[in-house]
Amino acid sequence: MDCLFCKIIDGKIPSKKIYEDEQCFAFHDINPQAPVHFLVIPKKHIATLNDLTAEDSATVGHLVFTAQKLANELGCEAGFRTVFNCNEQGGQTVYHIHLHVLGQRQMSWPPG
Ligand code: IU
Repeated sequence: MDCLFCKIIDGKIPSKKIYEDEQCFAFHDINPQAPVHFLVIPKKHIATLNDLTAEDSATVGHLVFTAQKLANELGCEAGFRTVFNCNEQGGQTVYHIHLHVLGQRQMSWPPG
């Protein structure tokens, strides 16, 4: 499958890996928007949030729990932002779901 993030998981494209287990992979974003900015992705290829099925619920929960654990390990105890972008209007550019985790700066609302 011609998916950039599947290739990162397989090690065919290098990344700054933070963490990996049976279900997920986490790495530093190549174009960070905060002092800490990493992505948590499922090993299963799921193109967008709209493609989730009920059987993916535990996987998505695991992404969120992993984000919480890693954010705190990377010094974001003061707070952090998590974002899933969905489809073009949602700002998605890579079609393999990914949870952005941003921290170590003050976040504002609403996002752009
Ligand atoms: P988006 O939510 O689909 O817009 O986010 C894609 C992210 O993937 C974006 O923040 C990119 O900087 C990031 N990224 C990356 O970390 N490594 C890559 O090789 C590519 C994109 I292409």
